[in-house]
Amino acid sequence: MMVKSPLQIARETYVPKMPKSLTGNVKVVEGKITESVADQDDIKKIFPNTYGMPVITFEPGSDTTSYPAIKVGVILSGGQAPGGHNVISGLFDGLQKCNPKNELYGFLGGPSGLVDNQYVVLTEELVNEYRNTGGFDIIGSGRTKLEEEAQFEKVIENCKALGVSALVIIGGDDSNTNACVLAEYFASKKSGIQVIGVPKTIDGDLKNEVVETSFGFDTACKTYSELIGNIQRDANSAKKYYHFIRLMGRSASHIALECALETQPNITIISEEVEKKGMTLDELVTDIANVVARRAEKGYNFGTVLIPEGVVEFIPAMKTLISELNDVLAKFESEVAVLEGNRDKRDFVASKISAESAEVFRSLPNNFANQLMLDRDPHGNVQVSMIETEKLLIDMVKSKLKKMKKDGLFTGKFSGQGHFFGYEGRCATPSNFDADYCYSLGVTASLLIAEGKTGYMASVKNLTAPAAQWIPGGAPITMMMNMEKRHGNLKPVIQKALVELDGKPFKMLADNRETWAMTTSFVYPGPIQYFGPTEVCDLPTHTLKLEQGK
Ligand code: FBP
Repeated sequence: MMVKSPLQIARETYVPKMPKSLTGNVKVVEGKITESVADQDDIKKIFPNTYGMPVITFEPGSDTTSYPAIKVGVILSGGQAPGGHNVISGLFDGLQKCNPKNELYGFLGGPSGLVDNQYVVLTEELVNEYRNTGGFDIIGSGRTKLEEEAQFEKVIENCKALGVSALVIIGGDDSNTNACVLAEYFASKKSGIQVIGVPKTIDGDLKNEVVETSFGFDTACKTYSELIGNIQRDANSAKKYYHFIRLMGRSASHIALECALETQPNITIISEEVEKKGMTLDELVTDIANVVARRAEKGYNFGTVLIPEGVVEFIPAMKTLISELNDVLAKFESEVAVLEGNRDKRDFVASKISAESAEVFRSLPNNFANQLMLDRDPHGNVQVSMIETEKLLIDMVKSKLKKMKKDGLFTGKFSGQGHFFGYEGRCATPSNFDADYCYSLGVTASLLIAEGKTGYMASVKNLTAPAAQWIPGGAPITMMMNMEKRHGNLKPVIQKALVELDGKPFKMLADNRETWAMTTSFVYPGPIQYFGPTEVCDLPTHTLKLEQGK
């Protein structure tokens, strides 16, 4: 039996705020037909059954619609994000509202549960245990890729045997790309199985004109910002450490940027800017060391540095090195596996990559070079969460400052502390924003299914307004797609949203960073508040507000 904390017990009774249009009868309003963001001809050819569908909005309606009873399956896919349980509770309640005879099956452990037919029937009693809680533990998650026709056929077979006629895939860009491929396959086979996606990821990189933010980003950023604020207060009290804080977010720097806007640290690295400027590792280190030296002149020998976890992949020479390592490690997997020591592995790998990359590889500290050789994820990418960039930067800044001291360019003290915040925030109790947003996404998904849609992503817009004014609906996933190279081949994928350097959130950082570097203007946001005044408890992220001109 689950032992519940007082907060969890209190949160069980929290009723998520909802868009007005989801609380009564609903009218379906179809918008214009859609086009993919790029590569229209290719995407149209690959998705003949699900391309060009209109965007849908659910508006308040006057007529009651009766829907036939159905069985629906749901999976949680990829990394955890706060609010997943509320998507499921919203989906459950929405399905019950459409027809009390509807049933919801939770497939276990992510996409593999669909193929292996591992499931649990989601009853009211079970769902009630998880309302407004963090985590994905109600049914678990996983990163298995569904890409083989044999897997698709197995999913059809399992769904048919259970009588499941619709699937909801709660995931990030890769999982929703998968949802789109499945929807198209099922439609082409006339299987009668619908597929609806729900935008999840703390990374915040699944967003576009129809998806304003992915769920979980809000809570994760607020959790990290609380921790950063606490560290900043410690730094400002003790005045003796520089804290190098690496933040999750994979390729995109949205989390680092949002946390910077919430806490005003001295230095924030934004990977997208590093790439745009074509910076070398040494230039990055020099920039940080210069700020440390200038602060020392003012008597400040402490501070905070925020580092997006994916930054190494945005330094051009490192990007080339990592891409060559990806290829070599995939090609010579068995040869590398039999080598005993890391040194042998490094030497072997260095002998297989270009001379320039080998030089970069050999210049890295051994520990760091070893981390670059660790196992790749199922998509063949380096697992940036396992690369301790904060430690690398502390060591390199230290060496740089030593040299600067010799040259009379640094007169202060430098002592670095490394931190990595990622897993701390992925399962946090969802903020009111995520609890409300996710519940609405779940209800919206139930309506898309009831209305017979497939290949759509649930969307809830106007998110900086009070929840009652949010606009629920659905957007064809094909409209978010373009062609990208994966494992050497062009594939249709949802376009990832990286930080836009001409966007308002980055501009806010750029306009303030000199002040934040040279003064101590730390903000201490404190913990997420769940009960209390709306201006404290229901705030969207700075990113969302700035993007919407608020
Ligand atoms: P998703 O893209 O699946 O939402 O996962 C995001 C993330 O939390 C990244 O920020 C992080 O790099 C990665 O997952 C860590 O993966 P894992 O959970 O496999 O360690």
